Amino acid sequence: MIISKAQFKKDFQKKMLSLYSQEIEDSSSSEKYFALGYLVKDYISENWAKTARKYEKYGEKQVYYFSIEFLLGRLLGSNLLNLGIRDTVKEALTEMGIDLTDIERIEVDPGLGNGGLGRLAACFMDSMASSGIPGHGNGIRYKYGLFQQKIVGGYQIELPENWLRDANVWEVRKPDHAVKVRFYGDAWMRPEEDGELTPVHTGYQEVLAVPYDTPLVGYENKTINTLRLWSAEIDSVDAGIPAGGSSFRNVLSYKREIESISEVLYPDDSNYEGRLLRLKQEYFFVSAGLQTILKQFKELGKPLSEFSEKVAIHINDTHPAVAIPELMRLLMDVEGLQWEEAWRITQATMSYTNHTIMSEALEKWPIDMMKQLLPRILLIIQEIDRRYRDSFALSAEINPAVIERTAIISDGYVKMAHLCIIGSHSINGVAKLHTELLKKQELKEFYQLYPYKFNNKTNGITHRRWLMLANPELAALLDKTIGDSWRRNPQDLKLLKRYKRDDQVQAEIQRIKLANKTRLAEYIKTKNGITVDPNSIFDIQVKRLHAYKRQLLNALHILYQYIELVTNPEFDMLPRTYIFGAKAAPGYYYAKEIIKFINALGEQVNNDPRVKDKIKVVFLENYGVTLAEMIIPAAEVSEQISTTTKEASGTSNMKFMMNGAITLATLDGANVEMLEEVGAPNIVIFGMSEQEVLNYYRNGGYNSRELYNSDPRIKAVLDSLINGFIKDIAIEGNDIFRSLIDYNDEFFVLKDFDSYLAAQKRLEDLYKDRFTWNKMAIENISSSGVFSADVTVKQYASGIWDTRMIER
Ligand code: 7GP
Repeated sequence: MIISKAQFKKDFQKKMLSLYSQEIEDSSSSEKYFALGYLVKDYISENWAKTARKYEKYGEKQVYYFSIEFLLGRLLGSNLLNLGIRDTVKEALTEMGIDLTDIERIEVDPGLGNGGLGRLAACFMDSMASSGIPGHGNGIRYKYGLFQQKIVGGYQIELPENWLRDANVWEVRKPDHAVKVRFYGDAWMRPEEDGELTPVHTGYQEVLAVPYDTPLVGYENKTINTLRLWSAEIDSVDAGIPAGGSSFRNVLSYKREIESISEVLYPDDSNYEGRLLRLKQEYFFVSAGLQTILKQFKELGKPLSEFSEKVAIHINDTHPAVAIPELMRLLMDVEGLQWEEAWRITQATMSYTNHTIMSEALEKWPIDMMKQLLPRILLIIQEIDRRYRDSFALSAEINPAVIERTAIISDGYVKMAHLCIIGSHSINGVAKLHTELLKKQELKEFYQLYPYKFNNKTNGITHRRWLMLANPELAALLDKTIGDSWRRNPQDLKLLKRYKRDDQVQAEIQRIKLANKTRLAEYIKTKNGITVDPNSIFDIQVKRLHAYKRQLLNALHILYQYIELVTNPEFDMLPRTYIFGAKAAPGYYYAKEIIKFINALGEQVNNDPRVKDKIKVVFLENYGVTLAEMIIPAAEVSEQISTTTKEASGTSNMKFMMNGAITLATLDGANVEMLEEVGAPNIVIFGMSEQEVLNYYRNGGYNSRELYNSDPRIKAVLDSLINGFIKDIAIEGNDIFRSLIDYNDEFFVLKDFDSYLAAQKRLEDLYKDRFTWNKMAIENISSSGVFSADVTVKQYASGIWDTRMIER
């Protein structure tokens, strides 16, 4: 949109008056944020309505991305950017003596996701709108997002994240579009006189699902899609009164029970109640979403047989898998279709992405739990399973054991990934290696049955948030050097390649990096009270804390350097600042021990005069989207060091690359494709190959104790975990030691130790030659365009969803 500074100022003043009955001069920062936010939402509204009308008029196929997480990050900055008015607004505010970035900082970062999967969903939302794809999100409006992390005495403490305490300016509550979702009761098939069976579901509890819509603003293209998040409420006091009658206390506790469905992201799943609640959440947003989509489809006046020509539904990992039986239910029980027709439509509509091969994340629900909570859905799943098994009856080649292993229901459980694969027309992994592993390992038998369903879609990130917003100086340098076409066509970042030896561009790249490092150093000083030198190498690992991501390998290398510094007079190294950011799942004890270890190590190293400030270790608390926006542009080394085969893709690896960091990586996930794009001289690779890892996992033969006994460096490092050398980790040091030695080092930390050390040394040598380093940084930035999510969502649109892109 186009707006003059004068007009904006007038609008802003008016908004402030109508909201708070006061002048801008008299307003607080938070009032300024809300006034600006609501004003920007007004600006968005017109095209929001128009986009919906346009889709309807042209009968466009709509994509609905079903995800139990959307990790959006703050929206004011990105909405202004995508509307194309951020510069105008910034200047106008500056003229009024107001700093836009100060206002942007007021916004709460809604943490409605855990990590990669939720952030990917958010990047896709931005890229779909920006590419003119009619794509919308469907999820849950959690009252509390991911916990706030505090570090106290080196330990992680979790606090509730009450992000809705003040208003959320972006959402619109739509009570008139509320729908009802049924839980519990009894379901069976009643035989009719004509021999037909009619499904019956009685004694259910009805929950009201109220939608809150958030606009998803496309980049300068007038497209505004919708993220619909559902909130659970009681219908009215007289509906669904609990068994104990309608006393005030009963109604209150009933209300609480219902509202708990949309209360927290990922309820504690260590007990039955928590797991039941999670399943409730899954069905809740899926059923509400599907009912609405079906209603909207019917308004088009088309026959249901054409449903999948107008609607694509994407299942983001298995959490929304009940979408498959739920669509079957709606098509049969409500719309009266026969099984065969409903099944054809369902399969043609649904597609599924797998995000991990970690077996503990493969969802399965006890049959009894499903029977209790979703009796009608269970009947449908049982029928899908029966038909699946029957479909092999006439085929002699299929081994019955294969059928048993791939069936949906077995061993007393409903296997959600199997349901997704059988019930949808497309299954994709999120990086080439990951998809190959699915095909030849985890889902091998399914791949043999349905090779045509499998495909790869390598993840991507929105370069608008991760470059334009997070690193405005670099964005400006790019505009000046190669023009601004990369903003729309990220692959044009390639144009920067020819400047890799250009002194001036090199100097600018280095200056910008230093400025970003300085900003981060100030933040570290304020938050952690640690002084770090912006001229030291900034070496960063930020992601969820998980054993397979191997923050431990990074920490053990630091410990190695520390021991060398204090014991070996010959040892020298370039000054380095190691920065970590990571949340551990509240119940993941081992991950929390690693956090404690990193903090204890930092405490000691940072304060040991013998280190002479060569090493600083910083653990930044509460890592999330907002913090990432400051951290990533300041990175020089990006640690992507997961055990090969374990990281499905990674996406922060791409963000770092785009901001000119050099990646230190195993050949895991999308690192493999980053290597292909940027070329071997511009990335530092180490560690075991895929084959080696798979061989060990399959055939055994790895013995970590042997390494401990034969490599004096490993021995020195591990011993210092348990001999009191590192203070304050008596328990943690011992547990970590035992995980590596007594439990044979499940993630090959010690096996890769030698090669990691060598890689770190190579990296340091490269850094000594600033020309080479800057050249590498430029190569990385210019090769990162294919990792824009714009590229990825277009591949989904043409390869899976079969949707068009609307002309701007
Ligand atoms: C993550 C994967 O660990 C990461 O490698 C990938 O880049 C990201 O998804 C996006 O595809 N997985 C999750 O966040 C997750 O929760 C369990 O997986 C279902």
